[in-house]
Amino acid sequence: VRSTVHGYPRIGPNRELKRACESYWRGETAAEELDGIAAGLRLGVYAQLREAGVDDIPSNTFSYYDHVLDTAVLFDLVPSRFASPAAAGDRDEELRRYFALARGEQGAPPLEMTKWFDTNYHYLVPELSPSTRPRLVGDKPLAEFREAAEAGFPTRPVLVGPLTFLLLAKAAEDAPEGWRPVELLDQLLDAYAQLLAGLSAAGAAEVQLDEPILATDEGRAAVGLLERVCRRLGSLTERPSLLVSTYFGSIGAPALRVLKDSPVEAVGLDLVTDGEGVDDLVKVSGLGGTRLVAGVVEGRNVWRTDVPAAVATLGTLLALTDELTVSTSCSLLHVPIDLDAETSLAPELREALAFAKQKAYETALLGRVLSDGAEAEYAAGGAGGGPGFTDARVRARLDALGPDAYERPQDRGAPTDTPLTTTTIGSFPQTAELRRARAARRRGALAEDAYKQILREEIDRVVALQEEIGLDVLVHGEPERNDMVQYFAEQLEGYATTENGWVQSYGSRCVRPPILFGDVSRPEPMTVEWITYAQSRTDKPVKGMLTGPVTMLAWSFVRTDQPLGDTARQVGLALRDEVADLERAGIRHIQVDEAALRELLPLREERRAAYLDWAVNSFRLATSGVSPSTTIHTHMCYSEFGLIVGGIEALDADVTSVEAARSRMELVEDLGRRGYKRGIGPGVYDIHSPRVPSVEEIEGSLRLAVAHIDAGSLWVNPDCGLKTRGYAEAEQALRNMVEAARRVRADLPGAR
Ligand code: THG
Ligand code: ZN
Repeated sequence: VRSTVHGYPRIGPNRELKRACESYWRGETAAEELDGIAAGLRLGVYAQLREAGVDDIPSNTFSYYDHVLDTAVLFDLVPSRFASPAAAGDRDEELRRYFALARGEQGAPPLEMTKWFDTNYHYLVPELSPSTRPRLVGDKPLAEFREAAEAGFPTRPVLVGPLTFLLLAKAAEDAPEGWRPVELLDQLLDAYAQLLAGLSAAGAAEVQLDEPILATDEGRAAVGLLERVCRRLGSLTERPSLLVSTYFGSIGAPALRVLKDSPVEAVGLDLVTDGEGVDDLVKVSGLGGTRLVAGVVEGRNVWRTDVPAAVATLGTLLALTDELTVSTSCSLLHVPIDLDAETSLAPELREALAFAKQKAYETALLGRVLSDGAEAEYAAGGAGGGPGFTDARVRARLDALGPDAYERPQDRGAPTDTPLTTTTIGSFPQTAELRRARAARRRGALAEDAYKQILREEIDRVVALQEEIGLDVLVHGEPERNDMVQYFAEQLEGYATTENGWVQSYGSRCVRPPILFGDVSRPEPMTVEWITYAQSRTDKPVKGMLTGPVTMLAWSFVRTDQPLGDTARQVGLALRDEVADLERAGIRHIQVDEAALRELLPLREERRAAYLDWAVNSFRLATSGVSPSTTIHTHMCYSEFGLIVGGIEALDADVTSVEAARSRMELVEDLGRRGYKRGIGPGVYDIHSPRVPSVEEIEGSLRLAVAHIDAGSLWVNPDCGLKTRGYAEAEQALRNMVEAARRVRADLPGAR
């Protein structure tokens, strides 16, 4: 039984790719040098996989920015606001155009970016229209295949599948109403056919077509299209063997039947995510002569594989296919590279973990165990956190809670008497001085007292500035936080943070998700010192800022030995303690951000209600312990609320601030229609751009909002935290916002 992985991290063990790209963008690295660094990283991955004993090594899993963007460029599926493909050999121009698509350039905004399924990776959304002509104009998969072959690595090129590509693309603005990118399928298949012929001629024995869309409702409903893809590509006379790979969930028996009956030689299935993959295989009476690439090693979590359990599953699978390959459930893109780079994890925790490199070893080991019955050299893995990490006190406290712990009184009145109360989301610009101070403290070069003094001075400045601008509800600016999840993870029991566990989020940007491994509790107050200090500097109310349970889970690697809802409740209880301490310290406004509430929404509709149920419950557990006169705020970072607007209402926060600036206040209309009765702060300007909005522009948005929602329920705020902005622009934008609110207030009925 052979082994493979679906893909591998591309950023390099020390984020070499990030550094190289950012340096290239600054004009400090030449194209040739950048390409050289990238080639070194690719060869490093192949060597690492071989070293781990992986039999079949994938290629074209590298990308300078994003693999969906690579695919768009490969097939010339690029909007007309960008230049035509560069002349052959003009590498600088080629790279300039590529990065312009990702990052924008003068006069051409970038492609939209959105989440890759339910992961924390973000891809660029291709814009297609009926006039788009798919044609093969690039050679990236071919070049990387050849490069690997020359270095002694025969590889399996990985391509984004045509169905996934088209179903993830969007119709360009100039496309006629109702036109869908998938109408380009036949033309795109011609271009894929040409590519497959080229790869075959270059000696590629097999190509992997990634079709994760098949795990979503939309993809599951597209079996007819899937059949067309398999028939067209399968019937090519000049082609490599085809592996259609699916992941992020099971694909259902109908799609599996299509794949089994098609000319496709191999099918990759995710056999860990929802536990239905094996059942599907049984339903179609196995795959027969179609090779099964069995994703039994979880590719997007950091827990070690339970080897005996995986061996048992693989044993079952042997009866369901004539030929079996062991693999990961998805690309390893979503996990950190190497556990060996961590020096300070507790030994019991380290024992339970596997990052990408370790998962490659696991996969290879499983192949060997199946082939020659080799004794497992690898001790039985962890069960994903769990028994060794329980805390009886946490469990007893949760068990003792009655239903009233999740309820606030409904008749608690409006949080303020002022219509159009002005506030901000939480963070203020993170200055270079702050970042330096934090780094110096980490190195041990700055004493704790001196560090705290710098933070207090920053809070003084931020509070004074807000008073001077005339904001109503102030914030402390979060100078003490590196990241809104990491900051809390560092202080909670049951959580570990890594030193080098970077995972690509988008382009050159990475995150270091903490690991939630055990029962969660809060040994000490986490934010009270800073919030009360800020409150001591002003007579205006200062808002306390916490990260909510769902977001804490969404941006961490989470234990898998118990339902997510149980873990979320533990985080909710820990936050409840913090909320109580803030209230006791005299804080009247407390914000519990759920930036990622929408992000964890399951891919399949049938699972969404259950998700929203536990998500809402954990938030309510965190926030329902306060007196009716304390104002609970929450914030969400996106504008498409259709799917979760009911969930937002159910959170029962007094004030919800959301992104709305880029969607022309659509949400406000929606909430108005639904008779939403709590406070809402539709972001009145877009903080993601350095542009300072004019007073008139903000005034326009506010007047639109007032037309749909009672002014008493309307709050006035930017659409997200100001952390990524500079002070100059943030300050001017806030002045304009406060002035706009003043003007609209003055025109309200009953205003003097
Ligand atoms: N925090 C965490 N996870 C997240 C986000 C977050 N996941 C989703 C979303 N936000 C991703 N957005 C970003 C935005 C910026 C960066 C990464 C992800 C970023 N990273 C720095 C970099 O790569 O240079 C490193 C940051 C650091 O030093 O910690 O800029 O807000 N947890
Ligand atoms: Zn936000």
